[in-house]
Amino acid sequence: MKFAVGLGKPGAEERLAQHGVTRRDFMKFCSTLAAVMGMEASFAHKIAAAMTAKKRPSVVWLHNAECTGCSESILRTVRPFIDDLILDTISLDYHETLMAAAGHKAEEALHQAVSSPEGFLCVIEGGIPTKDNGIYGKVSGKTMLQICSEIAPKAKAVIAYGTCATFGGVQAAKPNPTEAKGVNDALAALGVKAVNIAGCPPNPYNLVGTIVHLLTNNLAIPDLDQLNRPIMFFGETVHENCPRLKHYDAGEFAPSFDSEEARKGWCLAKLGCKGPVTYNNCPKIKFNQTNWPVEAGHPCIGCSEPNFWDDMSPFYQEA
Ligand code: FSX
Ligand code: SF4
Ligand code: F3S
Repeated sequence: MKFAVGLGKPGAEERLAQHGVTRRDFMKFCSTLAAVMGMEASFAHKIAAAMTAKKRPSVVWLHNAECTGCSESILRTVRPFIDDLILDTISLDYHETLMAAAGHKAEEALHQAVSSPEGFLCVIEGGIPTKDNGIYGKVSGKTMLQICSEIAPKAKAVIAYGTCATFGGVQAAKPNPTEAKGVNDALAALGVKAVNIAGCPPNPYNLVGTIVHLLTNNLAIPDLDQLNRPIMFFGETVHENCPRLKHYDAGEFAPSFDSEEARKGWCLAKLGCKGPVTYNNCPKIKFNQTNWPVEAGHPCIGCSEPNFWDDMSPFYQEA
């Protein structure tokens, strides 16, 4: 592990410099983020200030039923090392899979973060098993349902990160034996209203953008769609921004994955693409600024939509 959670760290810029990322790279990242957030280029300076501020918000990151791909999507980013940026912007006081502390020490860190007078942000990954009072998912003797019910209502803002946390995800697929639910569904009675950053995995830019929005708006949550997803990231379908769209419009559909037509960039609708009914910004921001499923030749499987395992499958059949 290349960083230690909760330890004193140098500022974001010095840390990035250690990785060979210059101020120029950092500002380029801030400009990209401003564009992803639908803001003017000048907003990049506000982002830079928010991300390098001395005072960092305390974050408690909870894990439920999931594959941990959401954390991986952040940790595996390349230049400009979003993981370092996020971890330097926030004070990650509790994260079960990253923190160096274990056992009672970890519990103590959680207790301290939650009772800090400054307050804290809560990021939740994974679906919450709710059947039989949630006994199918436990961490240190407590059910995930219990932990989330105790922590989330106390947070200044809650972010559900990934489709499991937003809508239940893979463990909520039929027959959903543990009655796994997304955060807003499982904790509705407690008045929790989490910002949903959907995607399996979600794009880390959408998390950073949400955190930056909170930090630059006095913790006010961004405008959300009817599924609680920030409109700035989930306001358009994958299809609307797809580079294969001109072929869709021309009625040019790739007949198979290994066809010359697929290679030429023809539309993947006949191979199962669910881009027209999926709201996400993958074509705009890509993963690692490199590529995203449809450009790489794989149909969109609707990973940012509720119940996509059931409702969007079979994945390789035309909708
Ligand atoms: Fe789910 Fe995340 Fe998919 Fe995996 O934590 S959204 S299965 S990428 O890991 O929750
Ligand atoms: Fe739309 Fe998918 Fe075709 Fe792209 S490949 S144009 S998202 S149907
Ligand atoms: Fe998911 Fe479709 Fe984007 S499968 S990653 S929403 S292209």
